Amino acid sequence: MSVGVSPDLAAFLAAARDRVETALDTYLPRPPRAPAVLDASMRYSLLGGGKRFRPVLALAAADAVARGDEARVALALPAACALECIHTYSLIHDDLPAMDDDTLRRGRPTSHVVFGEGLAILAGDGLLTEAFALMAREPQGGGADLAARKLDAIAVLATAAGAIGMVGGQAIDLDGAGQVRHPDATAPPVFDAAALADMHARKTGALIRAAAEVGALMAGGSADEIAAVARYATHLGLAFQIVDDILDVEGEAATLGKTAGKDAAAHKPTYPALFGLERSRALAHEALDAALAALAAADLDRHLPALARWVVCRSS
Ligand code: GRG
Repeated sequence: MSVGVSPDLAAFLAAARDRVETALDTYLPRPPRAPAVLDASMRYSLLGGGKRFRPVLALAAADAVARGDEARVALALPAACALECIHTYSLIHDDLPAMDDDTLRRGRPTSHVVFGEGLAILAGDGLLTEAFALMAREPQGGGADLAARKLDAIAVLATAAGAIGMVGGQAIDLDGAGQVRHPDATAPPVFDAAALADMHARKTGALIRAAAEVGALMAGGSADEIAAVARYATHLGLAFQIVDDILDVEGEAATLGKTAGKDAAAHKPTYPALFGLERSRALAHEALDAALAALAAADLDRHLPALARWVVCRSS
């Protein structure tokens, strides 16, 4: 299912993506500071397409709390780029033979197919580490208040990306797929609806929530505004994941830019597998409604409501 994007959202998406593409290219260290071979592998994955959903969400959250004040929105750009670095690292590592073993990502051969497994691992490691170097370094100046916001944003992102967030969710996923050795002979987990929701809240949801949070935080949002965009993004993250599962069933590789039908082939627990397609679509819309309600309660809008509708109706 695809949907017409409103001209307003389309303009915002295009400008935000442009801004992120340019900034990513600028922020990444170039040879000879980084070895050319590592630089090539990091840039291949980072600058090789993708919706840029997480950085766009961070900028949209910044724009919402700053009510369009461009100088405040610009403070969120380094964190937005750091999010994309972390997201890209997770995709590179997820595609490795030891994990999901995939050969197609963003419409191109995966990193390990192009550069070999060792360098793909290092490209991911490099992007993860650069993300935090970037957030510590930029934006420069600004005094103690901005320094405190940077530290808070680093803590939010590190927590979301780490053991209790994305990495933890990936470990649960691997375990559920029977890809973990249990030296103590414990049994792998059984996935019911609650376990599925917990895995996704960590694996995909945590970074999406962090994107909105760090965007609002860096743009100087109040504690209430940051909490409201975090609630919005928690529901949005769930909607994003349900739609991702639906697209894996209904989508085509040419549109998705990645292999379709992998979840079913691997007998993975997914929303369509547990609830069927129709109920899954209804659940995605329920999550959308909850996301919109969280915004309305805090009197926040600008591009955030349209962005949420686009996530639920996207086709890639
Ligand atoms: C390896 C630590 C580690 C984590 C991997 C994010 C993730 C965890 C795995 C990706 C596998 C996957 C398909 C997850 C479901 C949702 C998701 C994150 C899809 C990919 O994100 P998009 O659609 O991709 O934003 P683009 O390419 O547009 O950036």
